[in-house]
Amino acid sequence: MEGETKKKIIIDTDPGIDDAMAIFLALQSPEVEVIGLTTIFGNVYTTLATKNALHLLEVAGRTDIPVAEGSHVTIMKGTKLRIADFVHGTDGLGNQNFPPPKGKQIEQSAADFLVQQANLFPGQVTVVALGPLTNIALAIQLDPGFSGKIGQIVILGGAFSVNGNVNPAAEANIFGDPDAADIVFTSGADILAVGLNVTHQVVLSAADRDKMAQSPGKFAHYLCKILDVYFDYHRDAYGTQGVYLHDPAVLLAAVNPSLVTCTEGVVRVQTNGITRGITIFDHTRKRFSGTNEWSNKPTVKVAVTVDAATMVKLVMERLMSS
Ligand SMILES: [Ca+2]
Repeated sequence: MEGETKKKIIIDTDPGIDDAMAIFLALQSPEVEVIGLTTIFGNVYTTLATKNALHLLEVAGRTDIPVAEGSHVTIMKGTKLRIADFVHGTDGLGNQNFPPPKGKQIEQSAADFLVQQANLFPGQVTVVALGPLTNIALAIQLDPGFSGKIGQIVILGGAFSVNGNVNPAAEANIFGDPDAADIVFTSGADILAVGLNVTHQVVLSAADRDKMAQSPGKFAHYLCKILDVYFDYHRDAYGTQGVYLHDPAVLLAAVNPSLVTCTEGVVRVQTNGITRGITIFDHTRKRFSGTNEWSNKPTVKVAVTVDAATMVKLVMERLMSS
C-alpha cells in the first residue's frame, strides 16, 4: 500500500495496557500511518503517559513518530483526577518497571499538535481518542475550525444503554473529563463513539494469551509480560478469565469501519451529580414538545454492533507477526 493512500492517524492515549496493544496494533496495520501520539491522564498521570508513549515507540523501533504531551488537568482546570492504576499497575504497564525512555516529547502541546496537523492535512487526519477527551476539547477551543478540518474522531468512550465501568452510570474515559467530552460530542466534528456496549464484546481469552505467549513476535512477547495485571483485574472485577480489548477494538474500528455498525444521533454528557459522566443518546426520531439540551445539536455516530471474532483474530494475527 502506497504511503499517500494510507489513513493518517493520531492516537490520543493514556498508556495503559490496552493502549499499548492498540498502539502496537496501529503500527502493525498497513492501512494506516501513525503520524503522532498525544498523551493524556487516565490510566496514569499525563507525565507518565508521555514516558510510556515514548517507551512503547522505542520498543517498536518507531522513534520517528512524534509524541506531544497533553493536558495535566481537566478542561475546567480540575486537578483531582481519577487514575486507574489499579487496572494497569502503578507504572501503567503491568508493573514491569521498564527503564525510562531515551527520547523526549516534542515542544508542542498535544492540542497545538492536533490543530497543526488538522490544518496541514485538512479532512485527512483521524484522531483515535483512547483516553479522556481533554486534549481534543482544547484543540476545539484553540481553533474554532478544528472540528471541520479534522477528518474523523473515533472515540473510546461512553456506555450506551448499558452500565458504566467506573460506576453504574459512567465509562472511565468520559468520567475522566465529562465537560471536555460534552464539548467534543457537540462540536460538529465527524465523530464515531465506540462505547462499553461494544468493547465488552471484544474479549481476549486466557487461551488467546497463551497462544500469543508462544509466538516469536516481539509485540506479542512484550504484551504477554504486561498483560498479567490486566487479567488479574478482570478476574477480580468481572469474574472472567479474559480481558476486554477496549482500545484495540476502537483502533480497529478506525482502521476498518466495516467491523462495526452504527446508529446516529445526539450525545450529551452529564457533567455533575450522581450520574456525572453518563452519556445520553437521543436518536432524534421523536419530535419532543419544546426544546431540550439535545435540540439542534450536531449528530454523531455511535457503534451498536461489532464483528468481535474478526477483531480478536486481527489483534492476534497482527501482534504475533513481527
Ligand atoms: Ca486508554
